[in-house]
Amino acid sequence: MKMTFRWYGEKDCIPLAYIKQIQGMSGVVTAVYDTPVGEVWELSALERLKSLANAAGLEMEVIESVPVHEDIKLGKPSRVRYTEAYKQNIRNCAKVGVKCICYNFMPVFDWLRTDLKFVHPDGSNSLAYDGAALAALDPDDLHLPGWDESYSKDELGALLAEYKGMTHEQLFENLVWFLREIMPVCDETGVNMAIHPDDPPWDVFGLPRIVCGEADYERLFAAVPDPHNGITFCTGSLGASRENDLVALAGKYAKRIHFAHLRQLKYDGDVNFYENGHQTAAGDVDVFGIVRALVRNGFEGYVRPDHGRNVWGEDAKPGYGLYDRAMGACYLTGLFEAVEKEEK
Ligand code: CS2
Ligand code: MN
Repeated sequence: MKMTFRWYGEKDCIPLAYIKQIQGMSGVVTAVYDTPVGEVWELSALERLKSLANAAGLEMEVIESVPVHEDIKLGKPSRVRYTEAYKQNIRNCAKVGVKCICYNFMPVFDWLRTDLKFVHPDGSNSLAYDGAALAALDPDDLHLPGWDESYSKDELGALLAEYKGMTHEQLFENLVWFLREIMPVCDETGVNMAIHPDDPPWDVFGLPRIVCGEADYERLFAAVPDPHNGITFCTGSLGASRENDLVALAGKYAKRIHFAHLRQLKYDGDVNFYENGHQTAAGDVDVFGIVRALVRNGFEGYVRPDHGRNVWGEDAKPGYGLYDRAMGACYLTGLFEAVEKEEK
């Protein structure tokens, strides 16, 4: 296991030196943020990120994310061109020592929440999801917390229209087509692909979602068995569905899990939940059980604390403050140490 920390590049208000001061931290997880989706990242941009990380004593072996262009998800003819660019991105990442690329295949929206500052009784705050609040939104004039800058009203309307009628099977076929294209490049470079589950793991606004739990993983690995086709095991995403037994999934897929996002959430009604600090007792995700299942089943991937709360008056990017993720990283490192020593 290697413990890592997400770093949003030079615009991140958290200095690399602070990340390095978190004991046990091996490296950062980052990306090139200023290149439009679907284009090739400049090798020099990757080299710069790597040299900044290395100068701070940190590695840069994981990229999150190399985003997948919507035309690939839609299966349009232009997917060929965008996939060629994606292959070049994999090669460029490999050139600077990247071993794992996290990505997702969610149409239009990545994560979805209805509240970015849900206040807890102790005064901290976190992201939260309320199904009724989501259902009450006007589908023709969507404003979602965290997404308003990503699309104009017209762009969003046009994109949603393109997905009209798309079935789960079609979206899945488009994912398989994409993976079969890029797997030879992964074999050649040794880069592991790690698909992030859908967050939350169910359809939203009529858009199909196809990475929600065990049945989806079984279908995916049957179609593309290459070991470079792997998982980002995000406990907060998978854990939002009560149908997912995360301890069982962690054990079953330990060797397919190239990257683990470990975090906590607490159910608050049927499909409602809020996020919380990483400790096992703080929510409904059995963080300890998951770590034990990973270790016992030969997990050798990267780990990062995922969303934390805003605590101690910090007012950071929702989910990505320094303090609570640093506490989470230390807690997780402690769990791994304890389980690994017990297992020896
Ligand atoms: C992350 C995702 O912050 C988050 O919610 O877990 O945005 C993740 O980076 C992407 O889904 C990966 O492609
Ligand atoms: Mn995640």
